Amino acid sequence: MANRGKARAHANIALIKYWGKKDDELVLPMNSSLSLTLDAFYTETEVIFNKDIDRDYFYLNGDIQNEAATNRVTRFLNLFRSTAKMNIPAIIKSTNYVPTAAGLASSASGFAALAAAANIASGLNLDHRELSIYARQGSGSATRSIYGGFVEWQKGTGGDDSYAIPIDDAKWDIGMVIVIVNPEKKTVSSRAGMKRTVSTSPFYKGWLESAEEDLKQIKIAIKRRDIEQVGQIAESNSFKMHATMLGAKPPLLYWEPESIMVMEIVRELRNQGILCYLTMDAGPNVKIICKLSEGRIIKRKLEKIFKSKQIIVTGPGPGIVAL
Ligand code: 2P0
Repeated sequence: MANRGKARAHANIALIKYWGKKDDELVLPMNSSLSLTLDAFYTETEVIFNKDIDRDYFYLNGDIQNEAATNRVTRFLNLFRSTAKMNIPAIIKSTNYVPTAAGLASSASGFAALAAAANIASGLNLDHRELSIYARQGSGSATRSIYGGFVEWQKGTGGDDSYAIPIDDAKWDIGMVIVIVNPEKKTVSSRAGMKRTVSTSPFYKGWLESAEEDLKQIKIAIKRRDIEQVGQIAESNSFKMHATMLGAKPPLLYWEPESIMVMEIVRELRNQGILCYLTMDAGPNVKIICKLSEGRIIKRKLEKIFKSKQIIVTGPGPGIVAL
């Protein structure tokens, strides 16, 4: 059995958002979601099982991590250890590759890379579908980072049929401009924010109903490579998620003044005939969906307000790779 494995996984941005769990333990989502995997942000992780150590040791970007972070990794690796019927501790070395000051360290690329590395190191040889089921139990959005391009995470009915499927390789003129409004860690984690929204927002039912329809429509638009439709559906879906969050008690408002400034620039650009649409997650940063070939024009416009290093133009990225 190989005792060592190393892999890379790229981050993804949801166009149809996942927001809410029906099972916290298994990480089963309330609704299906769809994302674009990005080229510019990724994580590389190495897992080395070693019977001479007393417990797991987790290093992130060269720094040994605290008990809470290590426990989350240990619980995740236990899934692999249990299937492989082995009880050996591991050294885990993980590096996040994000452009300077991006502040986009992502649990999606993190747990997808960890799953892919553990798969090799444990000798389990799980296929991509099974790996997406494992990655899901580390962090919901990691389910989708197993594949490149456009990826759907089908909510399923239980632990075994909630996984990702590749929808389109995105090898056409589409990309994103990421605007780093604030690189600081968010104040309310996605995990806590979702729970609060599901249990207290009166708009949650409406969100769920409309997310299913958005998913259906965006898949048609992706097949047609219709960037205008893809963008419109994604933007509307993101605003609906944020409206639902605002309905929570106490309300969840992730926007900052600069987030709204980006919204205005996107509107201006659209008035000038540039197809661009925004989406936001559980934080103030804004992601603009556009033609990759127009990314530089959009960046230049944003540079009137933001520093160049706050704006990252990226194309679609690949799925997991063994290193
Ligand atoms: C998404 N987000 O679909 C949504 C949209 C943020 C807003 O998935 O609790 O880190 O680990 O399953 O995956 C962020 O939440 O949450 C997220 P857990 P995760 O990308």
